Amino acid sequence: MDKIEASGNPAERFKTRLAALESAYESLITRPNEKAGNGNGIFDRYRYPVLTAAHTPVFWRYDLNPETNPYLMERLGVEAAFNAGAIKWNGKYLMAVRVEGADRKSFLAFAESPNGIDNFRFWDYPVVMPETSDPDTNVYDVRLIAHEDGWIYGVFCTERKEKNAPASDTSAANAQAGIARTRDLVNWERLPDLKSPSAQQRNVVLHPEFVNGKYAFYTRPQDGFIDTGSGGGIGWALCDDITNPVVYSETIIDERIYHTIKEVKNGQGPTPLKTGKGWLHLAHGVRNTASGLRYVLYMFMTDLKEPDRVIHRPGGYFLVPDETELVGDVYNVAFCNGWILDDDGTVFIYYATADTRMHVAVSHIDRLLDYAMNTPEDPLRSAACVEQRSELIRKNLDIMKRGIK
Ligand code: M1P
Repeated sequence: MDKIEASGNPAERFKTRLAALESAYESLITRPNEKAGNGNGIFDRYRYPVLTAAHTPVFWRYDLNPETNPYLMERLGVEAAFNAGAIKWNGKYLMAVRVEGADRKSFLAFAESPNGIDNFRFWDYPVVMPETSDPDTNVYDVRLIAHEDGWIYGVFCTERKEKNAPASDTSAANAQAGIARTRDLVNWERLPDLKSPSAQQRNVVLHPEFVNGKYAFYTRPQDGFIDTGSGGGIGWALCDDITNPVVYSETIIDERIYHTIKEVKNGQGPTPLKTGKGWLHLAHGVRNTASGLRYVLYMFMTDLKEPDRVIHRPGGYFLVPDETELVGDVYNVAFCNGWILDDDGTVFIYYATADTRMHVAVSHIDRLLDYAMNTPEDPLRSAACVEQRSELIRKNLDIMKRGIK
């Protein structure tokens, strides 16, 4: 018998430890969140992550039976809670979270909050996602889309071992877009995976409205699992029948560009928001650095009637991980696949950092439109950037000389 087991009454010890775990859990879940700093005028960050692995219920991780788990140890650890889709549902703010177990497998689980910024609590059970005849090894990064056809769609990455890889290669994977739909967020109907001309797909998102009577997808064609190869860019593809989702061609509407924040690859974030000025998009861009890939968020807008035509490209990034967010399972990653536009125009941007945890940034649709429409484009050359900045400085010095009225 070890020292811990030998000390005190086992039943009492079990109860005391369980009470401590539950109390720490409740304090974490109910901790009020607060704005961090003065913001940048575009959005406000919040001090605490809205979800972490520690927010998953104690009863998801521990066996609470003293007979089978006398040490009250974690039996099924959780590594991370990140890359969440989002939707407002029955007055509550919901995230469909990518929960990653200690075994590396991800699954989807809903967490809900009364106000969108704190008190997120997981539903008792994760989502039971039906499989196709070719079972998924890993599912993640769901986008939730309330489509005008009346269904709520979940479009996610389904990953399987690459069937054509040599037996010695146990890492080669194949990513495709899985599609499921629901009317109550509990019961899901799995549809066939998207068929496209590309070898692989990730970051596929359904547009919320029909376009010319068809379903429309944002895609991200890629040759390999990590490298986009000859693919890449945010693609646009139309589909006649969502129950037989085949797209025959993909047009790149937002390409990757040398020496920008999306040089290596990019991908559509959540489904775009419809505004009077056009569709507002949030996406992630990736570039390479000496310390690995850097994932940041950026915005663009497309035309209201032609959602595949980009009309505004604010230069540079919209959001990057701050110094408290940089570190985690995959350093230097900001990723977003869920946001909520509230009735009063508030926008809750649920972003993940370092493939580890979820945060919220809060803004207003008017601010985001101002940002997207009036932020100058990336001029793509240092000299042009100096010109762009000098113009701002010149105007500002003039205003400062005259005094701000
Ligand atoms: O690790 C960073 C991200 O990498 C992938 O995104 P992309 O396909 O754009 O490279 C995804 O696996 C995503 O889940 C992850 O956050």
